[in-house]
Amino acid sequence: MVAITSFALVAAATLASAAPAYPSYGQPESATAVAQAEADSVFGNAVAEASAVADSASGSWHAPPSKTFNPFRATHRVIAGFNGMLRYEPENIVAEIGDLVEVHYLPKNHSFAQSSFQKPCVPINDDAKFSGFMPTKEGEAPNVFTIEIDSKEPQWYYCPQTVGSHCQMGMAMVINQNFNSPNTLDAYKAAANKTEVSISPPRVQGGTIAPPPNGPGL
Ligand SMILES: *[C@@H]1O[C@H](CO)[C@@H](O)[C@H](O)[C@H]1NC(C)=O
Ligand SMILES: *[C@@H]1O[C@H](CO)[C@@H](O)[C@H](O)[C@H]1NC(C)=O
Ligand SMILES: [Cu+2]
Repeated sequence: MVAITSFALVAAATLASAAPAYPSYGQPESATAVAQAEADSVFGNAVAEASAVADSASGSWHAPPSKTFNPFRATHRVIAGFNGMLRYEPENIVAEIGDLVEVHYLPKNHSFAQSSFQKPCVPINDDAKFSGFMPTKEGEAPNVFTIEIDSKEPQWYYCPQTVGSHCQMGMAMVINQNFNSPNTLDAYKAAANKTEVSISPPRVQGGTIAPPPNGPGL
């Protein structure tokens, strides 16, 4: 246990010195990614506790906000309305539990809502994640919508904007698609194109709305 704790402390300290100051999140690159892979596979939850110890020792880290906090997590940036098109970019993301997906909004008036695979363009249920609409005439909307990945199951998202039929036109994306399944993003989009009208989830929920912590995503 002593060995585990000290390794995790070293990993946390290495990250602290290599990465930009909080609230920047860990980047999915090189040393950090290696540290994450090792820490995840070998130490699991011990990492969060050890980093809390590192906090008090160095004074430069904040205490983890929750038990599942992963200081090595990656942030996946998504651009809604990429290049003026009715699409998300990237639109097929592989994310680990604890990773963040941060949605940035370009013109016109896009959103981000969760459906099932079987029923595109409508909320998966009353708890469907939903950013609300983020209109911007020019440049990026002031806020991003950030969700935390809590499962390796596929999650399907669509833009419920009815003006211009965004979902029917293919504005959809997937997180953690099962690549051995016929449930592909192309299949989702084909089914979406056959739907009549999109429906928004009942309320904004399932993520946080705030200015982008690391600046604009373009
Ligand atoms: C954005 O779209 C939503 C849903 O269609 C609509 O309610 C809202 O008024 C729109 N906002 C702007 C500024 O166009
Ligand atoms: C289906 O997609 C095509 C373009 O790919 C589009 O022209 C058509 O309007 C879409 N159908 C609906 C119902 O929006
Ligand atoms: Cu849209």
